[in-house]
Amino acid sequence: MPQRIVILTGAGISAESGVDTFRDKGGIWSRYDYRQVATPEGFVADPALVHDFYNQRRSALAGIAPNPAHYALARLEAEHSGPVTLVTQNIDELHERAGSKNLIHMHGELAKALCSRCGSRHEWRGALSTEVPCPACAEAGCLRPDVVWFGEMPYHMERIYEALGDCDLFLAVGTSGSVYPAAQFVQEASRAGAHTVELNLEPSETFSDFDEAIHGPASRVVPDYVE
Ligand code: BJW
Repeated sequence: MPQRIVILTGAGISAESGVDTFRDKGGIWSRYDYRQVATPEGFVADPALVHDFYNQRRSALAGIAPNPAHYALARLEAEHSGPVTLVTQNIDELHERAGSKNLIHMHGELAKALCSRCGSRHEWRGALSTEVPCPACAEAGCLRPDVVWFGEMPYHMERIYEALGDCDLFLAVGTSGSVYPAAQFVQEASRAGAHTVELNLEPSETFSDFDEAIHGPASRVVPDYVE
């Protein structure tokens, strides 16, 4: 078994938990214009629309649970002798609820609010609106979902590139490979000499960059691969 493992996950790993993906048929971007709800410009133009979009998704968190793919990755981390770094593009909390510890939320977290005025972050389970004051600076209208929108820098990039540059095995699970910089992680890992494996329902946009590709639902292919 390889020593140093980096795993990238996307919306597909949470699909069987009842979380919508973005680009599949009927996915989030077929119902919403990403420019309106997932860009800083969209938030400035219509904060109420953006809050409503994320409030709906935040309230759905209570009704979902990790599936066998999340649990299999948590078990891998607990039982593997070397470091396992789990980088997720997902803003849900299903990996931590399954027990993953060394977890990086590169696109932020739905259950957190970020103050665009003072930079403070707050655990946030309820609804956000333009009326709510920031718990730290007491200013109203400056809280936003703590998520990474198009045109913004994803979180923890230094730590992620460090792990990619030093890994022996790179797994990508349930991601279409259409959003950068995550779509390029496979190339970074290959440059480091890692074996690279895609685990996805169907071939992603970047599947030919991988050494190996296994296609099927995450709840089956992930436990089969890691156990
Ligand atoms: C299953 C399954 C099952 C289904 N089992 N599998 C031109 C070239 C290059 C880059 C750019 C460009 N123009 C603009 C850019 C940059 C832009 C970008 O990538 N745009 C592309 C659209 C081209 N990127 C950015 O702006 C990023 N920032 C950035 O680049 O900063 C500069 C920088 C430079 C250098 C280094 C570092 C940084 C920020 C991107 C932020 C993305 N934000 C979103 C919203 C976040 C909050 C939210 O959730 O609302 O993140 S967009 C959305 O896409 C979300 C996801 O995390 C992300 C990726 O989607 P994901 O997870 O892959 O989902 P899907 O739906 O696409 O795919 C699901 C897959 O699962 C499918 O393949 C299914 O088959 C599969 N599946 N069921 C297994 N049961």
